[in-house]
Amino acid sequence: MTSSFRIGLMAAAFALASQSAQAHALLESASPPVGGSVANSPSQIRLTFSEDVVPQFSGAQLAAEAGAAIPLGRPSVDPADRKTLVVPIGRELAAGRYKVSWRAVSVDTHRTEGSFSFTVGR
Ligand SMILES: [Cu+2]
Repeated sequence: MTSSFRIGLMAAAFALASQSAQAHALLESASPPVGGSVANSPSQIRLTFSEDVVPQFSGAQLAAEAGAAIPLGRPSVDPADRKTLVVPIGRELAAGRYKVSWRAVSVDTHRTEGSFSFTVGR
């Protein structure tokens, strides 16, 4: 094996490895916004990822800062944008701070998770 061929192989392996790392579903934006606030109680949580996600294996939990869990509906993907997971919120949210804990499985079966907070009202 010549050294230039060896370097070429290493470069190809590295490119493959970084490509699969990029294929993980990373949260790119959300509504309500990450760390932000909304004036009124939202009817759904929208989570937009860097990759298409599988709704059957993806989802979110919502809790008031005080700790009480908020009931959520069944997650689905936006048919117009399969990178966006939509989770209905089961009831009106009182003013206050809330935490979203999400988990996502991208179409390449890789699993990611994370959390963020948002505020309802001022
Ligand atoms: Cu991946």
